[in-house]
Amino acid sequence: VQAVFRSDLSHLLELMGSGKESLIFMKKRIRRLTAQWALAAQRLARKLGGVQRDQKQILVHIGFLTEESGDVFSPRVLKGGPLGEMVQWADILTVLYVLGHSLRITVSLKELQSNLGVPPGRGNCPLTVPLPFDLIYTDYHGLQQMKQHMGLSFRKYRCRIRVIDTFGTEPAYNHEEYATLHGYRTNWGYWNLNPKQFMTMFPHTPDNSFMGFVSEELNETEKQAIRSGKAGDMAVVYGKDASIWKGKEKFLGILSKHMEIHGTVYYESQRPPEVPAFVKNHGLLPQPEFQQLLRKAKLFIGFGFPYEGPAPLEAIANGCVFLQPRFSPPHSSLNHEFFRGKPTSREVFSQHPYAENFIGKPHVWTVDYNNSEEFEAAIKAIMRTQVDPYLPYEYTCEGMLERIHAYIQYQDFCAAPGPAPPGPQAPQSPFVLAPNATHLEWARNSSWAPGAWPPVRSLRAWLAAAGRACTDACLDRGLVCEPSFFPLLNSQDAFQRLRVPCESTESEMSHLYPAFAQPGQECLLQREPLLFSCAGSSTKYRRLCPCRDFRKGQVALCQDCL
Ligand code: U2F
Repeated sequence: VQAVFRSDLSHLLELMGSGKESLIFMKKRIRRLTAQWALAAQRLARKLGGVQRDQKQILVHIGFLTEESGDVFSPRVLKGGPLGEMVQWADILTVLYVLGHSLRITVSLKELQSNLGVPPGRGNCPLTVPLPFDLIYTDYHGLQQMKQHMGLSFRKYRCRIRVIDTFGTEPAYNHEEYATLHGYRTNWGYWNLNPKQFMTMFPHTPDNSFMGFVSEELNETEKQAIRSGKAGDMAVVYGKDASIWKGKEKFLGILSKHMEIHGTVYYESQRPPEVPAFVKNHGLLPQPEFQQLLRKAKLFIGFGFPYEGPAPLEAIANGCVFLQPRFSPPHSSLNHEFFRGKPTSREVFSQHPYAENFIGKPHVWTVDYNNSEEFEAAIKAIMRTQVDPYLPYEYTCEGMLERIHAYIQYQDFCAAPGPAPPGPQAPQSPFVLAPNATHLEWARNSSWAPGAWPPVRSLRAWLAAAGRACTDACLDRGLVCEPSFFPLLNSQDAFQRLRVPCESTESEMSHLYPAFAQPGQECLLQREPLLFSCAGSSTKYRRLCPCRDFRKGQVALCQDCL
């Protein structure tokens, strides 16, 4: 059956069931964005032309909303609790539905079991029941539930699972044996999945797939209205929970000299003591009213928490400047409670690294808040700058539809691994040394990995400097690291073509390999495909890094990826 784009979302809303406050929030969002999605679907359909798309049978099991996992989120939807995850799941459901796939949605263990065809109480029987789904989208909670209730089918079918994982999972934490041996401990377990099966909220790491969410887009009339309707001295503080205001008196004092400060902090009956009297607190607002507030404001200001949420993108899309603290030293699972136990050692250099690195000035200002002069100077400068609403393409409805379409069409983690790379004596190497001799390119006439996605012609491989991770080594060259190319590079041939003087060659398990160790002139190959990792560095090694190009505003996709 062919998948056909859908624009009427009423059936999706029925599929979602009702009751929970979280589902109500998500359904309101879907209703509000219906017209935007429909328009985006039209545009994407035109762009893709007549490409054949199979309709997939998809199960979406939202584990964190099940009673069995405690569902701590739903009761806090109206009380200032996290909404980022709700925003993202609402958008994921919509994308899958608009793309025309067949959906089942479950938010309880009972529904999960009945959809999987597991007889109640038979979760652990050694049967493999055929799985009626091509794809399952879930989260870490859901993964645990599936493992417990699918018996042997779990192993067999886990390649069909996609895990929505806000902050990401690095390969070293995913591989059970390696993580255990080397102290990559986590609260979330080791699943031995292909790291690309984990899907993040922002493009945190190329080792995972970037799922994302959307922000509302403005048309020209709305943009015009915003330009004329902005109050140049109005600031909104980022954060719905009173705790983020604690200890921020100094900054609020400085800010209040220049601007009128607004907040959307949840409160029960009285003003929370953390919020000073000179702040106009609106209480937690419904999403559309929050957007309206942002449209009037000049500045959206973060005080360090929450990390990496949707609100700054919404603020920038509504024409605000986002001011945020730089973290020095950076926060990570090694030094900060919030990240502790999360399966990543990614270092977070500001409250919202995506805003800093992918958007930047004039929309985003990242400053050292410990320096009061720098802080105040930034506020004054921002008040003088004129900015237009801005939304990166990857966060528009069309951008998200395009990306998820590409994943569904081309990502296949169930396929047998491709052929091993050729040895040094093979008649034709798939690589050529680039004319300036700095890196490898894919040989145009090579017949290797013909069906690979991303297509291998976008491969550019470098030997990184010692101590440099592949993520950074690729970014340095205006490219992104592409872990799916590692297996092709993991060969003596690649080192030889790059004219690396290997004295010896070993094959071992390390998330830093393939790499060249300068002392000893040793070339080190990777023995465990699950450990190929863009993240990670050591001054001992020069890593061999596969990079690729990317589309402007759509970092998940290479130029030739569609
Ligand atoms: C992030 O979760 P949060 O929910 O704290 O993220 P926010 O950036 O605050 O935004 C979530 C949504 O809340 C909405 C706003 C955003 O789409 O439109 N909202 C609202 O409806 N009413 C208001 O008054 C104010 C905002 C992140 F997403 C999570 O993954 C993290 O777990 C969490 C902690 O770092 O931060």
